[in-house]
Amino acid sequence: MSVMRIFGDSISGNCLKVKWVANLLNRPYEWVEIDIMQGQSRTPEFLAMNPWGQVPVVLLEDGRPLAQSNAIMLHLAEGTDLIPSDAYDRAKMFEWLFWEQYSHEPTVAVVRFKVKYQKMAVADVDPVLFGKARACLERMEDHLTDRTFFVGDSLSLADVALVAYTRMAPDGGFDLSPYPALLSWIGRVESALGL
Ligand SMILES: N[C@@H](CCC(=O)N[C@@H](CS)C(=O)NCC(=O)O)C(=O)O
Repeated sequence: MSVMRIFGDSISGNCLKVKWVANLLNRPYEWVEIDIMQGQSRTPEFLAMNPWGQVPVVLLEDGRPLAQSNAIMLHLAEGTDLIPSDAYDRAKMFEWLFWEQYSHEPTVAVVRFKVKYQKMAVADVDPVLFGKARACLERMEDHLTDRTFFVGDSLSLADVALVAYTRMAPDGGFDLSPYPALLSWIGRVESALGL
């Protein structure tokens, strides 16, 4: 047995989600920085851990690898308050986790990547993609209007997953000022995560 190793790129919200959960749960780990822009997730050693060649990946204390940010968070947070004990609330948390991966991350995070790292002008971003991302932010604002956290009354993995790229949305040219509930929620989650 050795200390858990998290292979991640610090520019990636998906990787930061895993780091934040490990920190919140005081789980010892070694962070191994992988520069995806330099192809470090495509080396034979990396592909042996995750044949899909993406970060984050963790090597658990017993050496077993695990990929997919939300799967990793779920594994680390098993049995903790970050996963609601009520079956319906837990299913609602999964609802948001699946939505985050299928609708939010492929739009909000992809626009940010194009603008911030591929240096594309916001005006040149596909307006359909940009509109889908903005619709996600509006969906979140609607949901948060009368809520403190995404599910129930306390922080869950749904908040951790969704805050990662939402707090970075301005990097992609999104103005969050029309979304006051969203902005307050970002502040609450950041303070819960010690960011
Ligand atoms: N669904 C995956 C997405 C992982 C992902 O897209 N990773 C990106 C960084 S955010 C990556 O490794 N990109 C490099 C590549 O695909 O070569 C997760 O949540 O972990």
